[in-house]
Amino acid sequence: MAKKRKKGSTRLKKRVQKRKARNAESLEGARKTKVRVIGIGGGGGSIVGEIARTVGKADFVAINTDLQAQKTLPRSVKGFIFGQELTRGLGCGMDALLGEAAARAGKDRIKKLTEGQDVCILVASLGGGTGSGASSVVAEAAREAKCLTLGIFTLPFSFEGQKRRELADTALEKIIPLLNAYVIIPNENIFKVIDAKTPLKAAFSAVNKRLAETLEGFIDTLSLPGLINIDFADVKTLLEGRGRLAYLNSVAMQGDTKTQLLLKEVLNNPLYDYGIAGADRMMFNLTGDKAMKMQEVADISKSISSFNTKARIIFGISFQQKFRNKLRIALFAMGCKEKERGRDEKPSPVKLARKKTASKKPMVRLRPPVQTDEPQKKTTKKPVVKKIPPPAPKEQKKDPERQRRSAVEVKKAQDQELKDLEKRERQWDIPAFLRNTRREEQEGF
Ligand SMILES: Nc1nc2c(ncn2[C@@H]2O[C@H](COP(=O)(O)OP(=O)(O)OP(=O)(O)O)[C@@H](O)[C@H]2O)c(=O)[nH]1
Ligand SMILES: [Mg+2]
Repeated sequence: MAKKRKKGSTRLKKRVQKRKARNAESLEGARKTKVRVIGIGGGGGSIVGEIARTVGKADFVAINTDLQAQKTLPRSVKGFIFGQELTRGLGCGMDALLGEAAARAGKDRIKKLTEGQDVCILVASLGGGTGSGASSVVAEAAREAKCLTLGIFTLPFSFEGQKRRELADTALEKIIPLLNAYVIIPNENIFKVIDAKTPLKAAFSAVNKRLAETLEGFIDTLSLPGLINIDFADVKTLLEGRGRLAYLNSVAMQGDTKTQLLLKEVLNNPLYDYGIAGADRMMFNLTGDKAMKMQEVADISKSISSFNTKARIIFGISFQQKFRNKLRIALFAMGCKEKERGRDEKPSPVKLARKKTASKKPMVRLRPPVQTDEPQKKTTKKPVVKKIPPPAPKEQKKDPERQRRSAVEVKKAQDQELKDLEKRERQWDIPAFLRNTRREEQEGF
């Protein structure tokens, strides 16, 4: 009998040990994400200060060329000065080139700030010298240190003038391709929620507070464990890619939560000029107390995924003491489409950046498959990659006009073009019959 009991308890012990080992293994695999929030320049530092006050969990650094500005940082934010040899610690005075040079001079030290982190969130208010100039160097450093990067950028108020706006747009063009994802917040949008007569300092502070609330849920999701946990692998899946427009927002409501109201708020952040439409990857995390209902989870999930049924959706649930009788949705969507701006406004920096990235592609095109009556043996070789100069801009412009010309004129123009082409062709090493076929295909003859 005693022998039997001993055997049973050993078996139980073994089972408990096995379970413990499995738990430890899964916890290790599902490790939380190491996040560092880096504010760049005066505005970036102030925003990070505000986030640190609200969030408190992540790791916060504010980097600047201005010694004076660093003195106002809260204790929870680590100050970091760079480029003193160029700026004497006095800031960059709206000189973005100086901001960039200062950051390049201190790049090795800046890189150390990003090393060992999983995600670096770069925050800058564009329109000055330091934030606009140094952000691209910080993004480069983080990339080299193999961190995932998310940029949060504010654009100047329109009353601050054209010069600041231009500085901001130029900076964005440069930074966007260096980041995994980015968020753009025009400061101006704060007037959707506050009075236009609000003093400037209070208006900045209102943007910063809103932004901190927006980020709170995201940082919590990344750095706190949950019942259904969002781990680093999820964050990686979400952020991977280059220069993708992101939407993040978190909203909490007290009491008997009206799920639809909460959803409406989380999907309509007044700070943004865009929503989650078009996003192809989404992550949301629900935080509440243990009374959270399955129906709530299902409704929220259905609503969010209805924006794009093909989107990849990651979700998590966590319980926190301070969310008693409260529910918060933290939403993060990637690959959003920026809305068209007003006609009299400047073209969107996002589109400018995309254009720039696109134009950087090497002008190498694969020769299209050729359909001719020639015997096949001529085309049995592997397709050869040839450098074909893009069509001259003049020729492109002619196209719509051509449609309006008479048939005779069109024929004449075609003959002339053919002659020109044959002339140019002598310089290229592509046989004429191939080029003609290609032209015909392109022009729909
Ligand atoms: N949202 C927000 N925007 C700010 C804040 N402070 C400044 N800005 C905006 O940021 C732009 C750039 O200002 P700063 O961040 O002070 O400039 P900087 O990057 O420090 O550059 P320099 O001072 O020229 O070296 C301004 O035009 C404002 O629009 C802030 O606390 N919050
Ligand atoms: Mg400054």
